[in-house]
Amino acid sequence: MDPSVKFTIALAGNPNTGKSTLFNRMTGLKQHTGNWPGKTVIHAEGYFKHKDREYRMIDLPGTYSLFSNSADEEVARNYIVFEKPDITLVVLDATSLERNLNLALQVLEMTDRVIICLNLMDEARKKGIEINAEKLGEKLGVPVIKISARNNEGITELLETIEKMVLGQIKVNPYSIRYSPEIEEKVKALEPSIEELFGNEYPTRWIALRLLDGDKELMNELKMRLKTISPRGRNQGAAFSI
Ligand SMILES: Nc1nc2c(ncn2[C@@H]2O[C@H](COP(=O)(O)OP(=O)(O)O)[C@@H](O)[C@H]2O)c(=O)[nH]1
Ligand SMILES: [Mg+2]
Repeated sequence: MDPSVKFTIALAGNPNTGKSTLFNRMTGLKQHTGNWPGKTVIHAEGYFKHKDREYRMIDLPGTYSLFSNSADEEVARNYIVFEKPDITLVVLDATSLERNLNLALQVLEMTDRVIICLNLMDEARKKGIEINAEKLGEKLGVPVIKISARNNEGITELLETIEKMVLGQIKVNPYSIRYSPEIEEKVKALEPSIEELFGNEYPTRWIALRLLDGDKELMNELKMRLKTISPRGRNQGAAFSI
């Protein structure tokens, strides 16, 4: 990888929300595609420059959720959790926000470095849909930006927000879903053991929730990571075995 590239941005979202359109607009011809290692899932990666900073952009597979339902979902969620991009841009279809927000909430459980793009704003306007992006941003605790990737609308604001976020100039406070008291109790009980194993390497609460889900794929992934992670975050005899 080019050493001048300092920041990585991943694009996540449901299929057909305009991720690839945004990706192409931002990276132009500076991109290449292939497969994710060991998977038949398409991997697209590109580069762009903004104010002398070089960014790498990854177009993740479009998914409706980020569990372990398919290879696409695994690729997307493993990238966000384990590769830890500097920013995850969640691209939502502004014309069906209610359905799309589901994925945004899942991403907010995985990372706090999130910018939400409400794409297809031109379509939303045609349908008479009004969205208060500022208020939504306050509720979700991360920036929300209205764009139309196809019409090059909102891209300047998006670039400015990306820059501010990588420079640490944006305070985030991601919305965290609270589950039933029974689940929350179990999460609390699991968290210390997860921290003992992984330190602050990965999102502890999210891992606890997935373990309670019985997510076997994730458990396998964690076992593999445990072998390679530095022993700093680990103690012998953790009261938790996977
Ligand atoms: N009207 C409108 N259409 C868009 C916009 N962005 C993308 N599209 C269209 O939405 C469809 C899906 O876009 P694509 O980038 O392939 O979505 P992806 O599946 O998320 O990668 C394509 O027909 C695009 O031309 C937009 O801002 N406005
Ligand atoms: Mg696409």
